[in-house]
Amino acid sequence: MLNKTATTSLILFAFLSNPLAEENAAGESWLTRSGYYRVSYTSLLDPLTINTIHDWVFHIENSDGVTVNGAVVSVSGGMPQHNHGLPTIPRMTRSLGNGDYVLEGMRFHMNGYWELNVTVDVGGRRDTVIINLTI
Ligand SMILES: [Cu+2]
Repeated sequence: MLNKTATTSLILFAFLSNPLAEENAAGESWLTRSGYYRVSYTSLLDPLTINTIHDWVFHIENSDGVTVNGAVVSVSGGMPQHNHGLPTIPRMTRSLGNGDYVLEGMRFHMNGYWELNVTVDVGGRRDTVIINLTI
């Protein structure tokens, strides 16, 4: 049985061992600008590598942590430091239920710092958030 300090040290070690963990942390979520929705994602390409078309699954909850169905999720974005956008136009192709939405056509063509503008629209109640990641 590990004591709490040892457990914390192990977690910290695992975290520091993966330099991408901080920026692309699984389980991280983002509250949209007006506070309507909480957005998280899973890349079905893991680890993320450049120049590979793949899908992401976005998970949408409301501010109370209740999963949101019936949303339309869209993504644009780019590399602000390079002043260019995404090389593809990802599209939401289906809803999996339980607040999960598949976006196909994700592709990053350069390593570095990316920002994604994610818009969530539920019956006209629209809100947006910027998700940043480093590949
Ligand atoms: Cu670039």
